[in-house]
Amino acid sequence: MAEAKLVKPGIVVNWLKGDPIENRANQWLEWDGSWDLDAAWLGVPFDGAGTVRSGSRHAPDAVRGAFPWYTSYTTSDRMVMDDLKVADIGDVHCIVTDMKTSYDNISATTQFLREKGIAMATLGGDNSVSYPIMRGLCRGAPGKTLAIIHFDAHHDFRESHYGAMSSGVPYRLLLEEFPDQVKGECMTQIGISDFCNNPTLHAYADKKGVEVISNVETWERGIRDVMNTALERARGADMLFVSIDVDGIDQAWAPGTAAPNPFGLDGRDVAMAVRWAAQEANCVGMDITELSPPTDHQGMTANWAAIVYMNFFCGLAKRKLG
Ligand SMILES: [Mn+2]
Repeated sequence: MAEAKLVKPGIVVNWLKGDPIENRANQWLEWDGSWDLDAAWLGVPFDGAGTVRSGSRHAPDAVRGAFPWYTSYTTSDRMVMDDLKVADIGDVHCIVTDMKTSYDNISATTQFLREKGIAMATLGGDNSVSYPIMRGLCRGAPGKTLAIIHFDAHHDFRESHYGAMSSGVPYRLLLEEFPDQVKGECMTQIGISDFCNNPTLHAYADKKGVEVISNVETWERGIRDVMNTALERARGADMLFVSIDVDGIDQAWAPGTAAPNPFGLDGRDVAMAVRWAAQEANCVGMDITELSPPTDHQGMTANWAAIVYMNFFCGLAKRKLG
């Protein structure tokens, strides 16, 4: 049994707290310390492997500050989500100058959550943290296979960054280190953008059986059709994890990221895609990475991320509450 390596939530958001007529997301997410949870929201504030601009270590508190804008009610299907047990359980204890300990703490915590059967909604950090997040998930579910639906402008299938770890390698590391669990034939990359990649990385995806759906193909087919493909492939695995790099989203929606993308996906499409994925019986978690508050405008990217998490919880609530 793993041990969670946590720093408990410390941010105090008092505005709109105790709203008498609406359950605000921040109060819905307030944790009483119990592990009797359907889902945990978890910060992973490590950005020591970003190769361009850093700043994503500040994302968890920025998104905590965005949650009070939203409530636990969905108008579109008149559903109150309050009976889904979710909580902000704090941040993984990350030490930005110590990558190994940070990754070990991340993996221990996600392993702990998986062993407890708690779905995880995690927030980086740079995209490298997707590797220890899903490493812990695999360790927490020995013998179980994992499908990944990956939204990103980039494949992130690099071997290394001049021999070292980076935010461009996590999914290759997972495929190589867990060949019996992380299944290329169940993995789909969506939004991989023109002018951001190279043929070697695309060929690696082909070799591993990973389906690559570009930004252009996503616009042409529409997100519902693309997600039908991705979800059908993901049903071939025991577990599904949705991994989102903010730079897969157009900078008009999500400017606050290390590599802003003027040729990216529609932010609403990705939010709905997450809702549909969370409704799948095998969905065990998601992450958002590369959200960088120092380059954000008007909190746009933090607000968008908070909405994506609410859509994840909505999908889980539909599964649990019918
Ligand atoms: Mn990425």
